[in-house]
Amino acid sequence: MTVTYLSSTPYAWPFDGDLRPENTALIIIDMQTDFCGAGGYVDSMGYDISLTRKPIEPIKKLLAALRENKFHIIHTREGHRPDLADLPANKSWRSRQIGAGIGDTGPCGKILIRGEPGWEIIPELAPIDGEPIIDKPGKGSFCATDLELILHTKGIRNLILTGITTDVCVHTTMREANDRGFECVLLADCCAATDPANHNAALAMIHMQGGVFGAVANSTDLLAVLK
Ligand code: C5J
Repeated sequence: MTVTYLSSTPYAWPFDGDLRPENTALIIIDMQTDFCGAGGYVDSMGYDISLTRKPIEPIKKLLAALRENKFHIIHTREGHRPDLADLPANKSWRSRQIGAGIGDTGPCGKILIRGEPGWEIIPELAPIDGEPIIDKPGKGSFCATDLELILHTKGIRNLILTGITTDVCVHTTMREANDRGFECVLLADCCAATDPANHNAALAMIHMQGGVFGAVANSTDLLAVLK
């Protein structure tokens, strides 16, 4: 086995140096208009979308390189059924409290509803044929989805986590994946939160206990090992 490590913290990732396109997937989480586009869910809540748009360019560059090197690519989308049958009452209530009710009509169609313009992945990072898209009703990508089955079926063990938001859907997915035995690295420059302090706190949490959920790196660290 050729051993390859990223220059990551708090340990060189992956733990055993077994980093290959066949056993590794780039997961791009929720790069949807609702989370980083004008008139989407995050914008309607009054947060600054220039923050959640920051990772678009680094992800785009990384995506091109990983496609070229034949890594697995998986996209996720957060969203609910148009009949709202999968929308918990408390999630619905909370979204209305902040003025962006899930299922209500906004500038990008019904907020966080499957099939609506706001729910689509942004064109810059659009999936291509052969790249699975995981539709999830919650924050974690494993809850109520077939992601775990897909990863096992394809022989994927290493997960490179990117997308938005760092502290919510990316972190929840990292925690879920780690508990299932997947080896995770989060790329800090390819993630963002609606509050930079929460982004930094989410990164700090990963560094506890020798890398309690995995490791943290930047996309440049990964691009460097592809050369
Ligand atoms: C949130 C997400 N923040 N994609 N979703 O509600 O992080």
